[in-house]
Amino acid sequence: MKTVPRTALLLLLAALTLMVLAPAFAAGTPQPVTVTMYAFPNHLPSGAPSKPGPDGNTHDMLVPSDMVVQPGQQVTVKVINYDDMPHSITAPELGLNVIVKGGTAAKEGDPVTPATTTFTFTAPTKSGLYRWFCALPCDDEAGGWDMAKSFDGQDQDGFMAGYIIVN
Ligand SMILES: [Cu+2]
Repeated sequence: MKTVPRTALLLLLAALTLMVLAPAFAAGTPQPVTVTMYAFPNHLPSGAPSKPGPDGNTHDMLVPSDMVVQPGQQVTVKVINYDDMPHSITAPELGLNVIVKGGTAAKEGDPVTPATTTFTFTAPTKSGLYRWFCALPCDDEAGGWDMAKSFDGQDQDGFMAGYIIVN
């Protein structure tokens, strides 16, 4: 009778164990992710209107205002700003206070060449909602409505505030 060497059996067992455990380890270290956001003034570059507020006016917006990331994930955020004004992504709980530089135009009313600001942070390991807002005065064409206190904090949600959702 031909016998399988003991070492071969042990190696097989080790390989099977690794196959079972590897996905679990992989799940513990999420792959880095890149999220793209856009800042628009109260109109799109095409001239089409921007997002309307409940007041019926269009407003500056930094969208999408929410993102879903994994606990401990390395997140690179690329913000393309079509507004000639700077904004910020400020999230005290995450230690974030990033200035999103404004686009440039030769003169008032000319098409704006967008500016791109890129930053990276590591999502907290604690699952939850972490709010961000823009700390710079903006939306002046609509009387600064974006900057007014929203139901859940500084600035209007979905315009110049939102959530980094860690789950
Ligand atoms: Cu702003």
